[in-house]
Amino acid sequence: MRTQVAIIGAGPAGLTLSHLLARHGIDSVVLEHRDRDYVERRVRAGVLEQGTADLLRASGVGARMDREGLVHHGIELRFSHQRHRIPLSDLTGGRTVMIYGQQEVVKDLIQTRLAAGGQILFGAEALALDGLTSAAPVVRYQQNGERRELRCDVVAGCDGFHGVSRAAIPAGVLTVYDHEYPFAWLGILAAVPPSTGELIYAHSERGFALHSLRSPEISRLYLQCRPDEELANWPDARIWDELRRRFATDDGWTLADGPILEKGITPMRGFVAEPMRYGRLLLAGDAAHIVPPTGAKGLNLAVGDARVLAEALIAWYRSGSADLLDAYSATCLRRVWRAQHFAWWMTTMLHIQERESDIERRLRLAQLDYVASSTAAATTLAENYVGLTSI
Ligand code: FAS
Ligand code: PHB
Repeated sequence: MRTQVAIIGAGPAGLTLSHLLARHGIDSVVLEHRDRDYVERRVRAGVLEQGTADLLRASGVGARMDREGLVHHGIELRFSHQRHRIPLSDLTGGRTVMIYGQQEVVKDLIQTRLAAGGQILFGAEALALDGLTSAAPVVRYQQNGERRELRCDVVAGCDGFHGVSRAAIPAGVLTVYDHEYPFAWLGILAAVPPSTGELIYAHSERGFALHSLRSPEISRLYLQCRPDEELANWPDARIWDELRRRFATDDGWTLADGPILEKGITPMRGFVAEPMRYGRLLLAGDAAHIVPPTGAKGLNLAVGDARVLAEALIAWYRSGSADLLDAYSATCLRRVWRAQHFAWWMTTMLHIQERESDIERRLRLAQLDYVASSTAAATTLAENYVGLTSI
């Protein structure tokens, strides 16, 4: 089989790239290891930056998002049992975030690509990438027990943190930055109407908790836990009890509970591999970088990389100019490191660390109090959260 762009991975990065290329007549084939049902049911992120929602809308795949998504104009910071709203839109000239599950974005992109005759090979696991420094790279993959080859001009490695693309780059080429945080998130999806109209980021002496949403009937919540935590230690009743303790306020706010549909533990990691290119291989999304989810950036960075890569490939195919392709890695990394820093800032400001000193605890509360009481400090949070337009 042959195509112009071989895309490994049908996550937000790979699907967005395939969709944007197709709108400019550039052919691609997406190789996806898992089956369609698995990919469309995988519960992950939930917050779309203004730029991500705008891109999906402008490229003709935002109709259901606009029907079913929830536009939010603020978030709440909660600490010392007090509630503090951060008015995101007031502080950023009207920009908003869209609450719309990542799996819904993936469903919309898959449906749009297949309806347009796009090729997404499910159950197709990429095994090896060859000829990356030549003009005719090859992706070797297996599907239905058969070994096959996909010849192409360019390979887009959109296969996530554990994929084969980054591993195909020879040793010594990449500089890797890796930080594992000393905690994780226990996340639940619950069949209960959200107890809040906007996201609540709560810091308590027991640890961090986040109340997010998916719909008027479905809540998404997380609580900080140990990195080696076992789900078996967290029956539903204990999860709800711990969330109540961490969200407790002096004004008697209450958390409604209900059946937990799904629970999982996500490690907290900051990771960047530079450069995001090796010859005819371009890395995008989690294949190149991981950010702690406190900043709600992972999905948005993946879509952002795909947008930059699509623009570069469109220019290359249209005019032969490789300028944007040559600038791809640097262009993405400037935004990646801004998001990495914001996610680190939100994570360290809101989580507690074992064996931290009293002064570290007080410094954290002073930081939270400053963000909640200073327009300048709150604007820093707001403009990063809705997504910067400058980079
Ligand atoms: P993805 O990992 O989404 O997609 C990569 C795809 O490549 C997968 O479908 C995989 O099956 C496929 N693949 C891998 N190897 C392959 C191979 N050899 N051949 C073919 N296909 C292959 N971000 C947030 O902002 N907020 C959150 O709350 C949040 N929660 C998360 C929870 C979990 C458990 C995880 C793992 C991530 C979470 N993230 C969150 C981050 C997440 O949203 C990612 O940033 C986002 O999925 C990145 O998209 P992609 O780069 O497309 O990678
Ligand atoms: C989510 O809704 O899954 C979500 C929201 C905000 C975050 C992380 C996850 O920072």
